[in-house]
Amino acid sequence: METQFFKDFVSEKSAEEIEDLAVKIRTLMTYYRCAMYEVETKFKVLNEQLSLLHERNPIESIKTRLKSVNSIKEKLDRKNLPANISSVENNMYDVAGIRVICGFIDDIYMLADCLLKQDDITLIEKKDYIKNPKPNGYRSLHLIVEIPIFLCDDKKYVKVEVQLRTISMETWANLEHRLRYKKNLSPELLEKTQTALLECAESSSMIDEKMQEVRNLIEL
Ligand code: 0O2
Repeated sequence: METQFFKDFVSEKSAEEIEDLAVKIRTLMTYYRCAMYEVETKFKVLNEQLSLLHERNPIESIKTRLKSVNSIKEKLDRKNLPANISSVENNMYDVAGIRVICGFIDDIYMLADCLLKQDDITLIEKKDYIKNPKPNGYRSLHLIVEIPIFLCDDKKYVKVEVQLRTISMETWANLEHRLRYKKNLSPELLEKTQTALLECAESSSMIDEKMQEVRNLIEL
């Protein structure tokens, strides 16, 4: 895997240099994994505390994923960025990803606020695709945060992408993602599916709003 990442350079490198690169990649991926665990734990702690306060869990589920080395390389190439360690650290914000699925829209914003208030978290970027959905209908709240990880004799700041969404946003995104990779659709069929997916996104947004209204009625 590591060899493939550096296949453009490897032919010009000695075995020692290749081994050195492999160690650096493994180390970098370990830092991202640790940062992902840190952020996941923060959400689990918030879920515990908020469930004590509100007698219900704001988080339905949490998913984590680490981008594969090949996907990192593919994204750097796509963006015409150099494929080396510092380029990953400086240019890629989504190597470590965590997705938090909530029952209600309000919980998404409450959890994001609680996370961002923590004094070891720095907000690097925020994209609110709930208030401003993508043209295809995609909705989610995206945060890029930076968090320190504490090593034996060092402290490293690592970026993590956080996606917060409701159950219906998650369902839509998963199905849309699967359908997007269906090949050989004629232009007419493509347009039809895009229109249908946008309609589904609008219906799912209405469900989220209605469910929020019901909860507001009950919890007032
Ligand atoms: P994966 O494996 O899910 O991480 P870029 O990340 O630079 O390509 P941008 O604009 O910086 O693009 O990122 P953006 O729009 O904030 O969204 C990045 C991630 O959000 C995607 O990651 C998806 O997970 C999700 N996403 C964004 N738009 C859509 C969409 O239209 N449909 C679905 N299903 N998911 C979306 P990756 O890297 O694509 O994949």
